[in-house]
Amino acid sequence: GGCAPRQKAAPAKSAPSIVIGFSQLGQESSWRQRNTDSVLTAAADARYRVLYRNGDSSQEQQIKQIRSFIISRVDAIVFAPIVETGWTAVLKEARAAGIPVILDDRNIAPAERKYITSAVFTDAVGEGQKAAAFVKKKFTNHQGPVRMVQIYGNKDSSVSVGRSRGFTEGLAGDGRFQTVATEYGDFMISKGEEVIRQLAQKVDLHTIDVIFSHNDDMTLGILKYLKTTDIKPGKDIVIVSIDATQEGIDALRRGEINADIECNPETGPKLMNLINLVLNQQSFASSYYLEDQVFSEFDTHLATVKRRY
Ligand code: GYE
Repeated sequence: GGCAPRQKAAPAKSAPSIVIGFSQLGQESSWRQRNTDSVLTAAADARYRVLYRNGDSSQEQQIKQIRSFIISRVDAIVFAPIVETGWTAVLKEARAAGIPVILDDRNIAPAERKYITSAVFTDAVGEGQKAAAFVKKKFTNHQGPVRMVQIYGNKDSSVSVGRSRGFTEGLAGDGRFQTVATEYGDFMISKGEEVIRQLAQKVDLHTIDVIFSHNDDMTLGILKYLKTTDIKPGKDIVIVSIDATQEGIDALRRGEINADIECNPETGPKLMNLINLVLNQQSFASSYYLEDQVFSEFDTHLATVKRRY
């Protein structure tokens, strides 16, 4: 009514009438499932309504979903971009409609970033650096060469680019470390198994010292294949993985992998805080990062580690 007191920067709407469009990139891994749950749970806690769509690992699907959010006039769009480039057209449409767009987990290319309001990122470069630090520690006093295979996740994803960059940077200047092959396993168990089986046709895995696999699902596939050979994972080949899922930690405890770098999937609460700031015209940073821990064979308390995914 006319007598309502004046408010500064009053939200246009109250939380229950705010609608968020969320395009998740796929369901390739248990990490991804946990990330989806984190976002949906945090949105429910904030009493935001969510239009949730899953891109099933297709950029085309994700673009369609974002377009449908624009048509539905959502208050904010959150999406986890499967790849770094190719989003400009749909992001321009969101901007023209005045809808803020926030990234979940993965980044997009600098040239396309200007259409993005803010982001909650996982720390891909940091995870790669932590993987490198473990490998360096593991091979202290080892003469070298140390022959390494790297299994990436999705091609052209910021996460694989970042993890391999962090890993390479972390080992730079130490000539013992040589990457002899790289493959893409799309962050999936089945693909991890497939690419390592194919690689074994080209490279004698007995000559490999380290496999750095960009997530635990692919690592599980790699272990499955190695168990069909005479190679003992964790003993004959040092296995370094990322995510720290419960199954990853269990494999670490069995000695089949040597280190598991956490990738923190809990982006939801930070995303909802951010959306609140954005919709209330308060100040916010251009990006936020989550923190990760390292689990490795050097830890003494692995038995007590309980994971949520
Ligand atoms: O490590 C993997 C998932 O983008 C950080 O994607 C994420 C990665 C995560 O499929 O398991």
